[in-house]
Order: sequence, then structure tokens, then C-alpha cells
Amino acid sequence: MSRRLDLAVYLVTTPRPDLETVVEQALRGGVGVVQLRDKRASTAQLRSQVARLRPLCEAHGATLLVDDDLAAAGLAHGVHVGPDDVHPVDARLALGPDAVVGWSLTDLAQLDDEAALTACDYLAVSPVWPTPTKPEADAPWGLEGVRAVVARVAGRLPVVAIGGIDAQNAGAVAGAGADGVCVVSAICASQDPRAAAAALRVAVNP
Ligand code: TZP
Ligand code: MG
Repeated sequence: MSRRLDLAVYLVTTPRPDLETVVEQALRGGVGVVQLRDKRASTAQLRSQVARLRPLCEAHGATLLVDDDLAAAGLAHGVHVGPDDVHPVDARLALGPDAVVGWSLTDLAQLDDEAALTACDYLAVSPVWPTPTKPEADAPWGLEGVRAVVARVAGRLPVVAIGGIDAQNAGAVAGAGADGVCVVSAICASQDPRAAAAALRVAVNP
């Protein structure tokens, strides 16, 4: 990975007609990573969304990732995968050394997978808290889980957390050692995505 990766405030998108507007506002507010996540979209649909979002992200020095779909991620800056998706080693092989590869952690045992850790650029503790945005998510880690993961990989890989994070609790997530917070609703459900992103940035880096 040769890109500068600013994980402090990381937006995971949810499908909506005005996605580009929300992403642009969030970028203005200081989002450093945008992950395009749409479980129902085809690869062709994801690729056309990437083509529209990538210039926006690059204009703000931000990184655009795609959830799970390697063919679409090849047009972006990288991919985010979970434990049930393509393995990080295979993602790295497919996308090459310059791509960003992120990996969701739902179980501490994943940290025993040395090859996966070597292939990744960051880890995402998922979910830190229960969230209506992803009711099917695994058991929540809580802040203790964030601390446990950070203790295992500190100095090796940056760690972000996702699930139920907002401007009120983002400071606690950073205080537990996370390098950044990933959010869907704290930005996407806000009337003012720019202000919401800016508030998260202040909460993470007061
Ligand atoms: N993965 C784990 S929790 C989650 C995802 C995609 C959704 C997070 O949404 P929100 O609205 O920020 O709680
Ligand atoms: Mg996935």
C-alpha cells in the first residue's frame, strides 16, 4: 500500500439516490476513507459508482474502497473484506501491492492468521456495539474488544472500529486505542453530512 491512509473518520456508504452528494459533503467534513458498500448491487453497478466516486475522493485526498467485490475494487483504491469474504491474501494477490486491503475482525482467533495480517493494511473491529444498520452483525466487541485487538497488533497494523458509533461515543473508541471510527448512519442519516463528519473528526482527534 503506497497511498496515505487517513483512517480517522471512515464512511461506509449505504445505497441511496443522492450518494454522490452525501459523499462529497462528508469529504468536505474530513472523511479520509469512503467504503462503497451495497450488497445488492451488481459488479457493473458498483463499477459505475466507483467511476463517479473516485474523482470526488481523489479531489479530497481520500481513499475509495469497495466492500467485498474485487472486480469493482480494482477500479478503486482497494477493498474491504470480512471473514466470510475472499481472504486478504487472495485480495492482495488480485489487487497488487499498491492496493489498500482492509479486514473485518469478528473473532480474536483471526489474529492468529499471520498471512492475513501480513496482507492487510488495517483491521476493523466489527461491530463494536450493536447497530440497527446491520442487525445480522456478529456479537459486539465493546471497548474491551477494541483494547484487546489494539494490544495484539499495536505498532503493526492500524485498527478502526465500526457499529453504533456517533460523535458522542467516538472519543471513547479512540480512547480505547482505535486509530479511527467507521460509520454509516452518523453521517448518512445526518441532515448535514459535512458537519457530522467534522464532529467525528474532532471527537477522534480532540
Ligand atoms: N459492519 C459492522 S456494523 C456495520 C457494518 C457495515 C454497520 C454500521 O452502521 P452504523 O450506522 O454506523 O452503526
Ligand atoms: Mg463483507
